[in-house]
Amino acid sequence: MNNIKTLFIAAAITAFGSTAFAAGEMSDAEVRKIDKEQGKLTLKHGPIKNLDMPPMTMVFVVKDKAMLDKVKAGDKVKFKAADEGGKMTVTELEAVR
Ligand SMILES: [Cu+2]
Repeated sequence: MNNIKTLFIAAAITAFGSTAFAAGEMSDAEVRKIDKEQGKLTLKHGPIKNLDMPPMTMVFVVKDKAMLDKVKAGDKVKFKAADEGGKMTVTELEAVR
């Protein structure tokens, strides 16, 4: 019983540790569409480790609309995303030059 508990706790710590580490990584994407008024952008993104998400094209909300001034459709970008109250939100965004 105790051994199982210990194993479970160790697994939980390992899972938490790797999530925390992945949260610091940027993901790759290509900008498909920008909606400045709504503060949204469509990204064709690669795997997002911290969200456990496979590559796909989808719409994100941006944390700050000013982030959209730095990129345009067709740009290759690196970004960080987070699930903020069920909304997939881009928290950091930079064009890859
Ligand atoms: Cu996605």
